[in-house]
Amino acid sequence: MLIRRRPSWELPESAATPEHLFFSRRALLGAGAGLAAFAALPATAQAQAVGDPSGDPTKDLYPAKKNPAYTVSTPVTPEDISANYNNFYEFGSDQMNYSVARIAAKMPRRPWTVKIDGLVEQEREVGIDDLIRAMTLEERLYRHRCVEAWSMVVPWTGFPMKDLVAYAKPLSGAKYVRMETFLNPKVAPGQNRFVYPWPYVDGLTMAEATNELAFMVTGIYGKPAPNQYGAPLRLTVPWKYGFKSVKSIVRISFVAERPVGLWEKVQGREYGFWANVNPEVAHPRWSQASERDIGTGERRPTLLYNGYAEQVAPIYAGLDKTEKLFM
Ligand SMILES: Nc1nc2c(c(=O)[nH]1)N[C@H]1C(S)=C(S)[C@@H](COP(=O)(O)O)O[C@H]1N2
Ligand SMILES: [Mo]
Repeated sequence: MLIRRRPSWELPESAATPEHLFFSRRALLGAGAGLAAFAALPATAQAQAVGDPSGDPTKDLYPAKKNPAYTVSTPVTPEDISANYNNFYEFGSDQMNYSVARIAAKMPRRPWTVKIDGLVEQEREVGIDDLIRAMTLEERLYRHRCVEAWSMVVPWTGFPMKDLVAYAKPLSGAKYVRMETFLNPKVAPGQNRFVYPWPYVDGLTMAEATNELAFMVTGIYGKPAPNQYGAPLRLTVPWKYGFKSVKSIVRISFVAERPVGLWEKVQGREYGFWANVNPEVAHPRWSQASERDIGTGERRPTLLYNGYAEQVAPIYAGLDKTEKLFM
C-alpha cells in the first residue's frame, strides 16, 4: 500500500481555508460535471500543446534580464515545490495533492486576449503576445505570502504594472484598476462551484498599481509560467496577501468605484480590499504573527508589508484612520 507522507510544509491552517467554509455537496457534484465536460471535448481541444508552456510563442524572451534591485535573502523555493502548491480555485482546492497543477495543465494558453476598458482614452482588446512584446520583461525575486500563513520566494518574470497603466492611458477619473480572470467552466471545473461568484476579480488603487513593486507576471524560473501560476498573465503585489494577485487575466478595467474582489464578496469579514500583510493583525480564524516557508519548511516571523514597508508604506499615509488596511 502506498502511504503518502505529509510533507512538513502542509499546514494545519489549511484545514480552515475558506474553501471548507463554502464547500458543499452540490458544489462537489458541479465540479465533477465540469471535469466530465472537459473529458468529453475532442482530443484536439485537450491537446497538451495548447496548455504546454514549452511551446509558448514568447519563449524567445526568456530568460529575461535580472533586476538586481529586487532580491530576497532567504532561499529561493525549489520549483518542484512551488509548482505543486498552488491556490487556483478555478482548478480545484486540493492544492497539496498536485491536482491543481495537473488540471490547470490542460488550460489552453492561446488564443488569449486581454480587454482594456473603462476609463481609458481608447478601449481595446489586445492579443497577449502583442501585449507582452510591447513591454520589456525582467526578472525579480519576490516574497509571496498567502493569507493562510504560508510563504515562498520565487523568481518572477514580467513587467512593472505601471508600464501597463501607461500603455492603457487611463483618464483622470480612474481611481482603481479592476482585474478579471477568464470564465470558462469547461476548462476550469472549479467554476462549476456556484458558491463562488465567478469570474475571479480583484483590484488595486491607482497609487498601488503604479507603485514600483506591482508586477505583471508572464514567467517564472526563467521561462514562460506553467498554467498553475496564472498563465499567461497574472498580477503579483508582494506586500499584500496572495489573494490580491489575480491569475490568468483577461480583462483590466480602469474604474471610479472600488472593485469588490471574489473573496471579499464571499467573506468580507475575513478578506478585505486592502489585505496588506501585517503580523499584528490576526485573521479572524488564525494568527498572522508567523508564516511557514514551503521551500525550507521553516516557520518565520511575518514582516510588516511582507518586508516591503519601505517601498509601500507611503501609499497608506493617513489612510489608517478610515480604512482597514490589514485585512
Ligand atoms: N484567478 C485566481 N487567482 C488567484 C487565486 C485563485 O484561486 N484564482 N488564488 C489566489 C491566492 S489565495 C494565492 S495565495 C495566489 C497563489 O499563487 P501561486 O499558486 O502562484 O502561489 O494566487 C491568487 N490568485
Ligand atoms: Mo492565498
